[in-house]
Amino acid sequence: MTPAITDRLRPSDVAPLLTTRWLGRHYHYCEETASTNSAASELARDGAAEGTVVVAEAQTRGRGRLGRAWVSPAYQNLYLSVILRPHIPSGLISQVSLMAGVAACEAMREWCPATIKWPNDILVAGRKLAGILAELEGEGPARFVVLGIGVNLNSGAGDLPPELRDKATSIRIETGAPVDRPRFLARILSHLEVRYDQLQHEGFGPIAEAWGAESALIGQTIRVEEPTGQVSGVVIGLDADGALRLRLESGAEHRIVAGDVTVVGGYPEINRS
Ligand code: BT5
Repeated sequence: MTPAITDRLRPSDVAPLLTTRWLGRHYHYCEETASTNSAASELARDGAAEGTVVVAEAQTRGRGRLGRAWVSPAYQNLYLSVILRPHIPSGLISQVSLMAGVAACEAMREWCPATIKWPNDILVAGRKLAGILAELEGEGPARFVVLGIGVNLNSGAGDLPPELRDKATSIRIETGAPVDRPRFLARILSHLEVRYDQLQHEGFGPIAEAWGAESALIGQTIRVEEPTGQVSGVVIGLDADGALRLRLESGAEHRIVAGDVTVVGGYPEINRS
């Protein structure tokens, strides 16, 4: 049984810890909402500023990609959405979710040895610690991205549904110590601000490089279930649109734009020391 966690993510808990210039300076807090991405999307349609953040203690309909659900128990974890208005062509918008994966992984590594799984899961020892859902809406000057991040911080193994127990983990499960959630939120916002500013000002190059280092995937042989069948090859990097570049056995290069990745011989773990 997980001992009760009593911290909260109210504005008064978080504001003293924020080190960002613009990200999270408009902060919306809810005890419970259907999905912080839906709440942020409504705010963005009403003109909310870039950098506006929505945080909930619990979600009743937290969502992942492709209609999947995100399990969101109350007061244990982080359910965060950020409104962004990037100067990036719509065809390259997956750069924003890859940037978020890099920033989120950097924040998590302050607590435990996390890696990125393409396109945007954060894993520890092969189990999922966090997921990212970037949703693009609107057109022209009204266009915006809602970047949703769910991170398991203090859930215990018994707090997750049985079907996730072998696939999911939390920082608390990994380290045995409770996470100070307001402090974690301040750190992830700080990493996100730095990486997003970098993406806007320097382009995708430095993000792709950091992604390569944090994913521990470059040079690994992977197998991918693509909609059209299975391919396997060695990972050589990321393309500008976020596609994963593989070198096939034939020597040809192949781009993966969607699919489920398995590392042949097991997912690499980074050094735990
Ligand atoms: C994701 O989707 O990983 C993106 C999750 C984004 C969640 C955040 S929370 C704040 C914001 N508001 C929202 O409504 N969403 C965002 P996907 O790659 O489709 O992964 C979903 C799959 O992950 C599920 O089908 C489960 O297998 C697994 N899963 C669900 N809840 C989980 C959890 N709490 N921890 C680990 N794995 C989970």
